[in-house]
Amino acid sequence: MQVFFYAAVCILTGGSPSVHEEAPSDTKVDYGTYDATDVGTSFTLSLDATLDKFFYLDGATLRVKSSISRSDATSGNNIVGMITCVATANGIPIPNTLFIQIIKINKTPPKFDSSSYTFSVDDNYPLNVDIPSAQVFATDEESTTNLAYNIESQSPENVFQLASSSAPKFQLMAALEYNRESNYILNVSATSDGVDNIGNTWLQTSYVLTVFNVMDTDNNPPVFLPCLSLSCPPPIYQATVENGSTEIMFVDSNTIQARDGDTQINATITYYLTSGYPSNYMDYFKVNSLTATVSMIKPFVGNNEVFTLLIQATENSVLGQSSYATLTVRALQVTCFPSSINDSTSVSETTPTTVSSEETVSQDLQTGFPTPVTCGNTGYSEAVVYGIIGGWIASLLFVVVLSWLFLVTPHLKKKGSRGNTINQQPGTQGNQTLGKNTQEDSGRLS
Ligand SMILES: [Ca+2]
Ligand SMILES: [Ca+2]
Repeated sequence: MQVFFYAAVCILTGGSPSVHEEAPSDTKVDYGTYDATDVGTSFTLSLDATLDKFFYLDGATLRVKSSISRSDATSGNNIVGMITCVATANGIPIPNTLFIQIIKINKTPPKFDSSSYTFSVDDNYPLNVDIPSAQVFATDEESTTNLAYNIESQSPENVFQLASSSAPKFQLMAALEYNRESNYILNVSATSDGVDNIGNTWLQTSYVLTVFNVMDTDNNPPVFLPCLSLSCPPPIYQATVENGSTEIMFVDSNTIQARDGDTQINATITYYLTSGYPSNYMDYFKVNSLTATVSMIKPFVGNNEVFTLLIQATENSVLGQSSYATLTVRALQVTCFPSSINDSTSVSETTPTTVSSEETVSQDLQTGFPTPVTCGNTGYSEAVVYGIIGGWIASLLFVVVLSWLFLVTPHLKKKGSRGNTINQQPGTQGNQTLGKNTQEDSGRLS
């Protein structure tokens, strides 16, 4: 019974001995408690050489002697040594082995496995799906938990996201478009969650440059020039053709042309005249499938009529995407001589405007088309026409007057002398002549 008592004072219970790396000197280590508390009286304690190197006893309290590093571990992460209890009553030493864990402090930041990352992603890649092979990775020599990843910043903003903070895989949160942005620069962080040498939270964060290069894919139909933006509405080209001519003149000096909306793919384009109005448009117009040049099959003889043509541009690619543009061609009324003079309809339906070939063609405020011109550089102006007609009339009158003077008047004079013979008397110059004639006539008459 007495032996049992002596042994009881050296019974060690409880305790979970650990010490933070670089813990301050005198830091208490909870290694457990002995049954007795009167160390030095009913029992004594001692440390073996291993423990004595790092710890000391303050009564029954174990304290840190000097700074401990993780490299001081003797078995795994532990300093393993013995503490010996000797009961005073019987002098029998009872050793206990202590496994004192060295708790690593978070004194170094995580380390990425590359100094920077560069990934590629197609501009048609779906949202919220892991981008293949686009992943960063970091290790942390102290952390006992997963690192937390985050996109600290990105330019442009709000396009990329991580699958989760613990899974540094990238996803899209907004659609890409190569034409809008061809690369993105991200600042990605990895944070380790640890403690300092007295057990307080101590976070360490590292950062890495991550670049995404956007790869152009065929996700856009053709775009018509002059618009270079994918957001432009389909253009409406405007052109005119003079009555009787086959020369199509574009109002804004624009010619029809389209290019692949995906500039890096830049597929060639084939053009079609898809439809039009009025229905006989095919009788007059055709489009070159390679150049988009619209030309006339035959001249149009009409009165200020507008043709609306739908031009289709199709990419020569797997998807063969198409876009459409409208071309309106207005047949300009031309009041030319002689055709316009004979065309009573054209004169009555419109108000001809005399415009010389050098003058600027004004625009119709309602349609945007130039107002009808008079003949342009191919006919005569109205003034000229009337001038020519007036000249003809004047010439005709002049000929009539001359004819009258030289042909008709002398004849009338002869007829008039025969009449005077009867009524006038001799004695004047005129009368002398008349008298002479009278004598001659009288002689013949007599
Ligand atoms: Ca594209
Ligand atoms: Ca395309």
